[in-house]
Amino acid sequence: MLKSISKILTLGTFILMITACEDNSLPEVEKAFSTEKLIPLPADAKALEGFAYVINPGTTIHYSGEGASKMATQLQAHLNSLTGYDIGVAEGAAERNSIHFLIDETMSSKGGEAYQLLVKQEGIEVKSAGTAGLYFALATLNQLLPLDVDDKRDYAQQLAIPACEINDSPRFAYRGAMLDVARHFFDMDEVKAFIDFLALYKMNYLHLHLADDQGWRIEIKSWPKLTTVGGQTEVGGGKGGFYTQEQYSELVSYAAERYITIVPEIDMPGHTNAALASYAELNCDGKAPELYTGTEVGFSTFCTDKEIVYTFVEDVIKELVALTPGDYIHVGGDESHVTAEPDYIKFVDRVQKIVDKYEKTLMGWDEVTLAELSANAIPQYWASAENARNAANKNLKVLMSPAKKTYLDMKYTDDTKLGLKWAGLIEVDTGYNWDPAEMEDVLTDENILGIEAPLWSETVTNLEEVEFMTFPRLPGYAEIGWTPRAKRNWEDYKQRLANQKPLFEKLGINYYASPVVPW
Ligand code: TNX
Repeated sequence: MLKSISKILTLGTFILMITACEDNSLPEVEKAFSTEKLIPLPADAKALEGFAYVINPGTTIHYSGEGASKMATQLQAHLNSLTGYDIGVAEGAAERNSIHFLIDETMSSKGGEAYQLLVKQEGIEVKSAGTAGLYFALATLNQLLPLDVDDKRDYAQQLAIPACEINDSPRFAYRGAMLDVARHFFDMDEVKAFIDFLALYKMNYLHLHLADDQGWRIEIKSWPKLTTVGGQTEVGGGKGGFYTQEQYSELVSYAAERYITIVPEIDMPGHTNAALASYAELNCDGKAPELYTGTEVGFSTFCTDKEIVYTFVEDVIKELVALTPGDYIHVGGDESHVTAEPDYIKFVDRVQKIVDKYEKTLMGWDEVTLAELSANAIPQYWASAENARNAANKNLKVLMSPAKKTYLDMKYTDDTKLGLKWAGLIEVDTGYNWDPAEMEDVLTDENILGIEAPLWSETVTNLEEVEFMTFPRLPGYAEIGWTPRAKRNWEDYKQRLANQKPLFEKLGINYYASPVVPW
């Protein structure tokens, strides 16, 4: 309280100072433009001649075009809490001293995620053909603003945004992370916190691994025992949990407000012990196994010969589709070691037809390339060169999650406590220093949809542990997905990553203070 009173007093002095310039002139502050606080690095960013724009008590925020008011009011709230000013929002353009969010149809050839940010002494213009682009521009603007203003220092300098022009758009359409809520369950607030992390770095997909051997986490009304039985435990024997459909929809909306699409995954025909334990009829021997709380993989399978299995799968997909505004339904398909290969192929072919019937796009781990697949299906590459070749031969676009580079559950070093290491150790530089188009000869920018970093949760039990495995690797995956290959290099990135430390601390993120980053 005292702090904010003194902030207001100091600001009062600043207001006097500014209004003292009777001729309505704007502050003349020189400040060099730098990309040092930006992750992901924009495709194109350059300094302009002239003074910086200084957020001041006379600043107004304007918007033009459908949907632009949302970004204006978000920035308003942020700036007012940062400065203690009373900055207003209005529709339409302003002549000067304003920040203007504008939907500009002429930019539509660049796609709805592209934006331009133009900063001059007179004000800031933010343009995009779509509201997603305006949202990403706002993320950039937030990174250019201070995290806090210090009342002992020159306000004008602190609140100055250097004159610059940023023309930015993502390299890949899909930039995401996965959270495994099946091995350990994460509650609503934990998932929302994870969504907030993605939003900081312009990521646009969250893949939720909703069912595995250890737990079924999404209410399916036509098969209620999936959650009343299958949702009741987790790795290590804890109490597990699940999302009601209402809660799940709340997550979908929470993500959508941040321009993030949730991709729901039901892993099958393997990784299905929780479902098999809930409904005996899904098993070939008609007997329900015990619930499972260990960490083995590859021991369970649906009975691919039984019609009831396909009725079940269709019921589940139908309910999931009703909860899913996004295009993708992920059907897993990995490590089905106890499903005979012809049975596996037959199963995936039928599941593909069901996904097609509900007009969604099938996503699956790279093993699904053994099956027929529709032309729009997306295999998610995690390890197999052969499956990458299958995908290329079928002309499919691939989502890149190479385990040895992107798995957030891999340990950083032998000494870090959490995590596994079957795919190798992933220090922060290892996670950054590679490129999706250089993993497999057959996969190039043309057949890569994007990148996703999966966090499997065998060893991860709560948000603090999620944070430790996710930070500081996540911003690197966001940059790989967004920034042109030619602009990226570790030496420059590691400094920008180190500059995120005050943000991590402000947000209270339990990050791994890697020795390879110059914090
Ligand atoms: C492999 S990668 C899995 C998961 C495990 C993970 C642990 C993939 C498609 N399947 O079932 O959780 O390794 O790192």
